[in-house]
Amino acid sequence: MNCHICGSSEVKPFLSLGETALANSYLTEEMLAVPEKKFPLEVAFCGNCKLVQLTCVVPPELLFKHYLYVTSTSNTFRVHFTKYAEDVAREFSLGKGSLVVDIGSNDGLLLKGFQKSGVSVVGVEPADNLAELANKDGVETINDYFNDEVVDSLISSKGKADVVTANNVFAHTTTIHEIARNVKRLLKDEGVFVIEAAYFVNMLRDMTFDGIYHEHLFHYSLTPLDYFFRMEGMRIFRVQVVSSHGGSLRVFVKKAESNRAIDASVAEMLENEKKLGIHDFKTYEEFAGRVYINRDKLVKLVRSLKSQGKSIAGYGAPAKATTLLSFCSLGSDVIDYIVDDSPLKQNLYLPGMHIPIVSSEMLDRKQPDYLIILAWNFAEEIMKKTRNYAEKGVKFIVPVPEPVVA
Ligand code: JHZ
Repeated sequence: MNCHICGSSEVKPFLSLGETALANSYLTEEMLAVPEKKFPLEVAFCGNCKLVQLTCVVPPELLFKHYLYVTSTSNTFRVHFTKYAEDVAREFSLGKGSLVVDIGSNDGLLLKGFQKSGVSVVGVEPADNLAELANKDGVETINDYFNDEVVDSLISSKGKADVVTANNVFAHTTTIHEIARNVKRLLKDEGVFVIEAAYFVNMLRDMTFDGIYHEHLFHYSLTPLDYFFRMEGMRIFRVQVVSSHGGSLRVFVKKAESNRAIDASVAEMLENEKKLGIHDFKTYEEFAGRVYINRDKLVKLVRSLKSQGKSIAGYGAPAKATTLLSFCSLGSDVIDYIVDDSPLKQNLYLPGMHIPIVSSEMLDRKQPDYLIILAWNFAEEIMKKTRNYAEKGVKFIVPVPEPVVA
């Protein structure tokens, strides 16, 4: 295969998580009778631009047309995206007369934050259900992919944008070259493109390999992103690490011709990544070795509790639970049910392992001995809301960075 950023054929696989079901394709009871589609989940490294990427690309229509992940479900994200909008509006002096366009705008949470500053907003969201939700909620949303036609119509109806955002979507599509070209067209001369994407350096450090699933085609460090935007006539002028999804990059990008100064944070992070071995294949091979060790530890822990007669349930049915439990072959024989507070996921089954997803009322009806926190990025929020069960003796298992009973 050739690299999705630079086209090089120097792409070498380093980790295989087997064949897994699509992590956000939750199943109804009727669907359990039909064989589920599974796809290889293998990760490779490009020796030229240093991009970590999946070797199997699943057609986007299978992934994003109907999407059950609603950003506003978690309080942590409500706070995160509201603050994000406030910070960007303040920093780039946005207000009445400014335009912000969000790519993959989900239920419109980030854009609602910008609306508070008087900014005009438009979301672009391919999932029918989410676009409808956002429109009903007063956030104008185009139900489509961010493509040439959508950008032509945005420019003619709304004019050029001050800021374009793309959060947790830039790793999800092979059309990033087309997106970048269209962002460049849509932005004013001094406009800013802000993206958030999970930071691969944190995955390496914290062993959060369950973030690997078919939607996440790319696992970015700053090095390949810097290469990519240079190819597209743009420049990263500032970078931060923010806390979402176990650590994400927030990258600020300008047109190459723009007068904005380039912050020292960019060179510093690129240098740090070199020191951390982001350029070396060996780093990735070692990571893969540690992934297999952690899998064996989690399987041993859960299976030994089960053999002692303990009951185990999960909390949170994030997409990453499908990777973790499929890779560990932990199914409904060991995990009785998974609680998820999103009503859209309740009464469905986890892809791959077919564990039933239920509301938190189940914890009263069938209190488990152990709760494995599958949405570990919200461990604090989840432990807080289940404190009364902890007081009644329920113990928590946190799977990363190393499986432990907390
Ligand atoms: P959460 C999503 O992945 C999807 P996921 C997406 N593909 C992506 O790129 C990544 O984010 C980065 C539940 N929950 O956010 C809600 C409770 O039930 O970790 C969610 O189902 N109660 C866009 O799916 C899940 O946990 C709670 O109190 O891995 C969390 O999913 C809280 C806090 C969460 O994303």
